[in-house]
Parts: sequence; structure tokens; C-alpha cells
Amino acid sequence: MHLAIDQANEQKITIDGKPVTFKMVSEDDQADPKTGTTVAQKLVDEKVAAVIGHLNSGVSIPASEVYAKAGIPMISGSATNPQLTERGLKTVFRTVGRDDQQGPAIASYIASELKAKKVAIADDKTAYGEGLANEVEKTLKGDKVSIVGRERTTDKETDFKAILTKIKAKNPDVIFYGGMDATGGPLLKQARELGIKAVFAFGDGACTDEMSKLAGQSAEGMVCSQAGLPREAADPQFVKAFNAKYGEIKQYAPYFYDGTLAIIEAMKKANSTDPAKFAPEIFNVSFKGATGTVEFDQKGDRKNAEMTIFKMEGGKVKPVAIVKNGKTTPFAQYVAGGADASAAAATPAAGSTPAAAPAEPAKDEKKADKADTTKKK
Ligand code: ABU
Repeated sequence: MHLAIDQANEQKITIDGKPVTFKMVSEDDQADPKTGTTVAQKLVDEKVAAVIGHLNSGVSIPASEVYAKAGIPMISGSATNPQLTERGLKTVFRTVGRDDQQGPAIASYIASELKAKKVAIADDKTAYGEGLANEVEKTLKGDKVSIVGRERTTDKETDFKAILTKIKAKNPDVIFYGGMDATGGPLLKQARELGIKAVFAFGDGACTDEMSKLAGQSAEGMVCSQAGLPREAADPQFVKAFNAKYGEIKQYAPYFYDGTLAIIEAMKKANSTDPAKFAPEIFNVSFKGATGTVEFDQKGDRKNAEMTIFKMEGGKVKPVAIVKNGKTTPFAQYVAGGADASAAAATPAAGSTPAAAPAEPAKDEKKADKADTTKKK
């Protein structure tokens, strides 16, 4: 988000004939739904123009109600639970895909590529972890894979030996865990300590290089999914600019970057920085962002979202396949084929080129100059 704002300010964008300076304020929601609504109200009281966040589905869902009441748009670059955009709120968007796309993608990979016959599933009881685990279970059952265990823990737990011992007794081929890397890493490490040999599979919350730091060698060979294109397919200009300023790209950074661009694009379209005027225009944006073509459907979900399957190799999650509209393409083929969805093959990101649209006068400069985010974990 910092990068998108810096680039926009360098472009000296004018809206409604007046120069606009974008400013970021951030709040830490501590990955806690209650704290999330408190900081959401704080941002509303500060009269921010938009919110880029939150990180967690379990926080984004209640916080989005607060923003919706105030007419302030929010765009998450990571929250994947379907409920976020299923409540008819016209101010809620996401630049990543949904767990009812991601769950079937990783489940199909487990069934068809890993050829698992017996799968055990665990989740962290959060909106994200439990929701994704349910999606995976549904798809696996549809594929006639036997679910030999379904265990629950929490996102605060550190000792997983009890549920792992139950799972070990079922001797699954694959264990899927719905949760973040903070718990997924220790869970995987403890599983290997208990002598569990099954392949581990995760969703995007644990599809990070951090897993190899948390689980060490135990993380090698794990598979996981992300609800979008991998950083390897990100727009090269974005990659160059990001690397120069912040170093290695973290998983969700391009998605929050694109969320920020979407807000700025909508402001330009509406020729206004007033949320009441530009929020409806978010539905009409269409631009090449860091993560490919950014467009939203009538619910606020990303149109044509790709899902990516990864494998951990040498301490890094590496993309192995792209799943789009139920079709799986090996990643190398996807990139070589120049699929139009590959941001790497696309035209430069909107934020990396000068603003082309002539500006028209802004009517509410007071609200104009803030784009906000919640602090990411
Ligand atoms: N998508 C995984 C991390 C964020 C969330 O949806 O809770």
C-alpha cells in the first residue's frame, strides 16, 4: 500500500482540478474481531476515504459492517472467506479469490495429483480456517476420497500433540490444515516429531516461506494453495519497484497494492474523493495491476480469479500449477503460454505509469486525501 501511495503522489494526480496528496494511517487490529471493529470505528471517526484491509476474514467481516454503515469502501487483499462479500454490502471488495474457489482447487490437487485415498482435516476454528476446511472436505467427499478424521484447534494453540495423535491413528495419506502459518508451522513440526509421514496440505494462510522457518526441514514437500496468482507472475515493474524499496515480496503485498490502485482508479473515474461518489465506481474499474487484470463482480469479488498450487522446496513455496475455471495448468506452461491472466505478460501496472486521466475539480478536499489501512500481521 505504501508503494501504491508513493507512486500516486509522485504522479501528482489531480482530481476535480485540484492536486491530491494521498496519506496512509494505520491501525493494528491484532487479528482479533473485537479489536477490528474498534479500530474500524476509529478510522471512520477519522473520516478516512477508504480502507485497504483487513488481513483476516474473521476480522474483515465484522469490520466491514462498520465501514458500510459509514459508506466507506474497504478492499481486502487477503480475506478469502465467502461471507465477506455475500451480505449484499455495496462497499466491500477483495482482490484475492474466495475459499469456495481455493478449497476445491487444493482438494482436487490432493485427489488427482497426490492421489490420496484417506485424508484427515483439521482447522483453527476461525472464519477462514474452518470455512476453508469445510470447502476442502466437501470437494474431497465429492471426489470419493475418504475423510478419516476432522479435528479442531484454535488460532492461539501451540501444542497440537493431542489432535495429531488422534490423526496418526487413522493413518491418512494427506493431512489438510485450515489455519495460518503461525499455527500451521508448529503443527507440521510436531506431526513429524510424532512420526507422522502423511503429506501436509494448507491454504493460503499457511502457504508462505515462513512455514520453513517455523517447521524447519519438516516443511519440505508440503503443498498449499493461494487464492490468486503467485508473486512469480506479478507485474515486473511492480516487482522491481517493490524489491528496490522493501526487499522480498511477501504473499499478499501485490494484492493490497492492487486494492489501493483500485481506490485511486475509482476516485479518478468519479472525479471525486468523496466515498459516496467514488465507491460505486469501484465496480467499474478495469486495469492491469500487479496481479493481473483487476475487475470486480457485482458482489465485490475479483473477476476471473486464478488459484495457484505450490510445493515447498528448499525452504520456499514454489508455484507448480494454476487452476482457473476448474482447469489445471502446470505453472511453467502457464507462464510460457503467455496466458492473458499472467501479470508478467501484461501491460504495466496502473500504478507504475503516470496517471493518464485528466483531472476534474474535487468537491471535498477534506475527505480527499486519506486512504487507510489496518496494520497487517
Ligand atoms: N486467506 C487467509 C488469510 C486471511 C483470512 O482470510 O483470514
